Amino acid sequence: MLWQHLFWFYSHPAVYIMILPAMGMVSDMVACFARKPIFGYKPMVYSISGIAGLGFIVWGHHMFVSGMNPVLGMTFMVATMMIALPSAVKVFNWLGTLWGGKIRFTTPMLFSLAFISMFIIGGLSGIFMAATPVDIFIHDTYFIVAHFHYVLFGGTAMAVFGAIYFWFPKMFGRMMNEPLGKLHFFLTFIFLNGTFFTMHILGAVGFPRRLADPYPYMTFEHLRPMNVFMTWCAIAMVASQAIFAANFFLSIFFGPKVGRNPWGANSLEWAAPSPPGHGNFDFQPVVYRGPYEYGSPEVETDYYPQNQPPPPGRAAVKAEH
Ligand SMILES: [Cu+2]
Repeated sequence: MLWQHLFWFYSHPAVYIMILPAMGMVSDMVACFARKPIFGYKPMVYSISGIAGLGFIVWGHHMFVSGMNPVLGMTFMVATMMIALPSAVKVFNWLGTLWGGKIRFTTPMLFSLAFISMFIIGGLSGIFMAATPVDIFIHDTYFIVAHFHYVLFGGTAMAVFGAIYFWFPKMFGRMMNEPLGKLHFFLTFIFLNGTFFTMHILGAVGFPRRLADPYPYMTFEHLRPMNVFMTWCAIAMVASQAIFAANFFLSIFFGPKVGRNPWGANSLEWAAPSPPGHGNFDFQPVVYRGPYEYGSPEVETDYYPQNQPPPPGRAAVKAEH
């Protein structure tokens, strides 16, 4: 029992370590491809801190059926459900950033939108299992496996794919192929849902996870078609990653060469050469403003890089963020 407590005291925050950087990357990409400032920057940052803090006091939600005191179980339930609040703030602000934006459906943007929508599904199923009475029924079923994969594959992995497409030109000075990127996105998105959404249905009817012997499979023989469907979707999902691997390695050598800022982004790394040399910058950059000043009325372009001096006659506005 002590081992379980220690494991989850470490492992629940560890799951958040995997998604919090993804949330930051998605925030950058969504602002860039909606050509709008991030909606509610400060609530976004406080929400990330809130999730990181709450992540340390919810580990018991993995152990509701371990025989813990119901008062303690209730405490973990309430703490876990509170994570829905900063998570909802973040989703709301991403949607607020998209609202009325001049959206560009590039490959990184498609992956970012997938992150947001998959994170909503994974977040909502998380509220189900946070509730002790519901969790007693779905504990150790495929419903849990579905939730976990929606957050960490539909969420984190999709954000990381988007980030690789987004920062690839900065890393290598060349673009990845966009049509191949979109093909990779759509196949991954379809097959991830085929694989992991089916798990909700299996879990809701009680199909257990971690099966070491064939008897549960015989008990749940009528669910075999769904298991077979999931397996084929999983195989197709993994196979689709060959497109990504080919695109990645071929683009390193044969991708079209680009300059410093192919996406028209604002943040400072795009002022450095692609790829950045020793010391990153080949000049001393001066920062005039925050990184999300898209659609500023001060300039003609819809982006306004941090190191671009203000138009003559205007005093430099101190960066707020
Ligand atoms: Cu947890």
